[in-house]
Amino acid sequence: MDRLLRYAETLDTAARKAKATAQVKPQDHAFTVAEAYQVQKLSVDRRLSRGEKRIGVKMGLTSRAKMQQVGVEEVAWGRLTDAMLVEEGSALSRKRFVHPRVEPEIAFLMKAPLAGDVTPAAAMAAVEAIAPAMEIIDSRYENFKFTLEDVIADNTSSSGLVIGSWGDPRIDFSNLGVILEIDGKVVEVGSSAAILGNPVRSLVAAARLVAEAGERIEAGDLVMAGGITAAPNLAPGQTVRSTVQNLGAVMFQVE
Ligand code: 0L1
Ligand code: MG
Repeated sequence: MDRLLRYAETLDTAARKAKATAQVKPQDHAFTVAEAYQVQKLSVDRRLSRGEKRIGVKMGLTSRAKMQQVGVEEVAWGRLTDAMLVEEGSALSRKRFVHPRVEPEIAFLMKAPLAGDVTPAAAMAAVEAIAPAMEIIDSRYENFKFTLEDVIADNTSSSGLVIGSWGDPRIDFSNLGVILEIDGKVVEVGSSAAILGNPVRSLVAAARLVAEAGERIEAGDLVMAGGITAAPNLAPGQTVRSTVQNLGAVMFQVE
């Protein structure tokens, strides 16, 4: 079997069985970022062939802290499917994941397609609404350790998303205060400016990167803009709430 297909199958199986697997890059030094995106697509195609539906894209490595952690200067993107949606206010099972973490985020809902080099104004003209959101990230690699190539192949740790109420995208969302609480205790605070200085830059980057892969952001898609704070671990029994100034709160429970 082609080596990229083999990596895609291994990562898809690791996600399906919630069982960690070994990184690719330390064993295959020739593995490139371009190949990693091919593995990501092949792996998500397996999910689509099982009946999952594509619902949009996520941006990752969008904060300076995350870029430094992984040692890169460029954002990455991943693909979202409907099976990753967690209903706001509901409980999700810890058993579905290897070692899940949560990130407070902001989500865009698109009303028009977007692809290629676009200005921030053109990107915003394609946005129907914005919402407070959380991403559940879950690396399929042992010990949540990876290289850039590995994490891209692993669909940038994409695993779940929770979306709050949609609001008017014309508000100034460049520097909104964000509080992440677990069981009523504040565990992280941050600002939407942690996303590339302004979340709209993440949407602009998403349009460019998706076009480089020969795809586009579609009307009706969700775009997860990126993590705002460090990502704490999730454990059964927790109630997790993220509040974004002027946008509202979003919560879920872990069981
Ligand atoms: O959404 C993110 O920024 C996460 C990207 C992958 C890095 C990680 O899993 O922490
Ligand atoms: Mg994220």
